[in-house]
Formats: sequence, C-alpha cells, structure tokens
Amino acid sequence: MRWIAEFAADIFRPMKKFLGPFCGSLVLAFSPAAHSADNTAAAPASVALEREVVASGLRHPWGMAFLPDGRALVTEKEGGLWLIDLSRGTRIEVQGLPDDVASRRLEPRDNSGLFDVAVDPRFAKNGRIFLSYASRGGAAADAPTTTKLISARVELGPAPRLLDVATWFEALPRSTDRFHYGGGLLLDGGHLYLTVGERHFFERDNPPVPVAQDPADRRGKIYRFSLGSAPTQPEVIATGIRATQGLARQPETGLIWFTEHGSLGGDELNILRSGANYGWPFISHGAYRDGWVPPGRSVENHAPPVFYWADRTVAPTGLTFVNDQDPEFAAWRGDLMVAGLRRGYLMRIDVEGDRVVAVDYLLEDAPVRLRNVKQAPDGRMYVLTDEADGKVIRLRRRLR
Ligand SMILES: [Ca+2]
Repeated sequence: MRWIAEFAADIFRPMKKFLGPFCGSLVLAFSPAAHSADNTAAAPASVALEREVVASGLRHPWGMAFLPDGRALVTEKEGGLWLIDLSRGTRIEVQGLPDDVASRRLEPRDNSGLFDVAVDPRFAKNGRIFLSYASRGGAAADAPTTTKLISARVELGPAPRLLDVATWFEALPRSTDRFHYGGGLLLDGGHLYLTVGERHFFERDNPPVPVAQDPADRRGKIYRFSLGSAPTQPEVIATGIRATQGLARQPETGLIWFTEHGSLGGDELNILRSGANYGWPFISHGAYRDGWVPPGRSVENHAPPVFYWADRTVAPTGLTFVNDQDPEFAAWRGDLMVAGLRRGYLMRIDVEGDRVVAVDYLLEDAPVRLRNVKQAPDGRMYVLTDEADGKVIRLRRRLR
C-alpha cells in the first residue's frame, strides 16, 4: 500500500537561513539577488516534491544498494537485510547474516547494528555484496563491539540467502561504548572505501593520544581496499574521523565527498584526500561536550571541511550526487543530496567543482529523521527514514 503526500518545497528559496564559512575563512555571501524579483521572467516557480512510500515496516533502515535487475538491497539497523522490488513494493528477507551482528538495542541512543551495503560491480558474475556492521566480540548482548566489514555471495531466488561470508576488516580494539561506528561504504574504481568512527560519545573518554589520531588504533579512520576475489589489507586513507557514515563519488570530478557528524554543532562536508588528517578531536567547528578542551596539538596534513554547518545541527549521514537519468531530476544534475537525522533535513547542495555554492533545505514542513538518500541507476530518488516503522520513500519532482 502506498500513499502520496505533497510537499511544497520552493527549491529556489533564497538562502535566508544558511550561511557558512568556506574552508574556515572565506564567508560565502549567497545573494538572493541571483533570483531577484526584478527579473520576473526568471522568477522561480514553486516546485512540489511528492513522496511515495515504496516500503514500510522496516526497523530503522540504514543502507541501500541496487542490483543489476533493478531490485534493491536495504539493511535495517536492527539487523535485517531485505531484497525489495521497488516497482511493486514487495520484499523478501535475505537469510544468513552472521550471528555476531550487534543489533539488539541496549539503550535508546545505541548506534549499533547493521549498517551499509554495497553491491560488487561484477555482481552479475560473482553475486558479491559487502556489508558493514557493529560486530559483537562475545555471546553476551552487551559484549564489546566494533565496526566490521564482510563480503558475502547472495543466492537470489525465492529464498535468498548469504553464502561464503568472509571477514575483510575489524576496527580493533572493541569497546563497550555503542556510539559512532561509522560504517559507510563506497565502491569506486576497483576500490572499496569504509568509514570507521572513533566510538566515543564524550570527548573526555579519549586516551591521551585520541583514538582518531592514533595510528595504532584502527578506529576513527577511513580505509581503502583493493577489490580482489579474497579479502585484502586496506590502506589508511584518512585519519581524524569522528563519526562519518557516508561517502559519495562526484561524477564530474571523480572526487569522493563524505559527511561528518560534529559533536555539538560543526557538522561537515569533506573531500577525501589520500593521507589527509580531518582533525578530530583537535580541530572542530563545533563545541565539545562538558566543556572538554582539546590538548594543544598541531595536526599535520590537516584537511579542513569543504563546508560546515555554522547555524544548525543537521546530523548529515548518507549522501549521493544527482544523475540525470530521470528527467524529473535532470535540472539537479551534479548537485549533492544529503540526508540528515536531525529534524529530518534533506539537503540539496549546489556544488561547483570542489566548492559548495548553496544549500537548500527540502521537506522541512513534515520532517522525519532521514538515514540515507540514494538515486537508482534509472534516476529514481529514494530516502530511508530512521524510524521503528522505517520507510523507503520515492521522491518525485513532477514536471509541469
Ligand atoms: Ca574534521
């Protein structure tokens, strides 16, 4: 069953709320005059975004990836993997997930569970997918956990299941905190990228050399794996990561962008540069919990964010660059869509090369926590809602 709700979203709304420094110094002066009222011929029409619920009843859906046959795999944070026919809205659960997935909620803010899914570019031949999740290092529900990456072969058919599960990576050491696992996956050019968060909720819980800055600690980093038929050892591509949950490749430039949750404010968009240090916890555009003061350390090869939110917390998670395969979104080609947990922001970010030009906030009038935004190869745009009755919602921008 599906329903449609109309959302009035003036996509050309002047940037009255947003303004954020760029690269830490240059303030973007986004002028409403770009769409000024003295040129009535160019006055933007209000564009309605419609929402069609494709699937519901998912327990906090997290990741989504598309198969060559047009169906999608969707993960639930609470430990399910579903094969969804997006046209018909039918779904079937994939059996055979590893039994160390820490999917039992121990407290309301528990970040653990099953995270992202990525489909091997040679899936038609090898049936392989990748999954990231919080792995429990023991039988007890509250056993220490960490972020883990596996591959598996999906046997499709009436009773789909995972076979040949192989461990690629565990972000040791495990810890009893259940926050900030990261878990974002991206396949690009024969490589697989994995984000791993630093796992602390309070900055003060960091050891003298903070997790994200300690080369001996696997947490708080972004990794790159070469794709082979068997697990490979990763390279550390980035350090100084707090809680990154999503990466996306920018088609025009080949750059990889990623989101980063700030602690108290300071949510970021970054561009992945090999060997760069993204600064956490020494450098942040937000505040620290309980007035923690970072020790005065310099950060070598620091990469400041391309953009950070100075005026609000959006809790950015999944992101995707817009393709023009669906005429409804052709005008947004090259823009970056970012889902936000906080207040259910869906952001359309006007990007030019490696710069952020403007941010527009969509779906503000009926917000629901969003975990992810994905665009299928055919151009259809979907968001995943972070709810106990989680939904896959197709967004439509009807052309009139
Ligand atoms: Ca940073």
